[in-house]
Amino acid sequence: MIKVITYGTFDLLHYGHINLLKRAKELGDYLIVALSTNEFNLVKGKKCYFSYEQRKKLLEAIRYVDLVIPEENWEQKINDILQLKVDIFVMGNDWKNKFNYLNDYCKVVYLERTPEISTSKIKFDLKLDEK
Ligand code: C2G
Repeated sequence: MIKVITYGTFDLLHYGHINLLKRAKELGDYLIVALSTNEFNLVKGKKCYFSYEQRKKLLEAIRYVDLVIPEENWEQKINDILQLKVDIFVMGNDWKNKFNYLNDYCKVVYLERTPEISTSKIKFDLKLDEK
């Protein structure tokens, strides 16, 4: 069984996230999503609309996702990969080359980001509508 892992905040879940999760799952048989906790999002400088529990529920409802675990810090990836026996690490290519050090532990794949959509764009566009 080929196990794939990816990491992210996945706030205001949108089709760019779904495209990423779909393609990540297509690389293997089992997809793990390490979901940034509310506390880690503060470290990342992100203010989430949905809480960790709400974002976890949304991800668990997606057919491509087999397991959701918490992402609590930048340093846990190697341990996650070893403990969970992960074969492939996947991220959108806005992270290209940032995680190449993980090649010592598993295959590292960067997938094209879906253009035109992002959580911050959604927030920005909604604010515009208010005016
Ligand atoms: N993504 C995408 N296309 C978009 C928006 C996002 O492919 N239009 C991808 C990102 O590249 C990322 C995933 O969806 O792989 C989740 O995006 P975010 O929630 O923004 O994740 P990020 O905050 O970048 O967290 O340790 C890694 C970090 O936790 C990554």
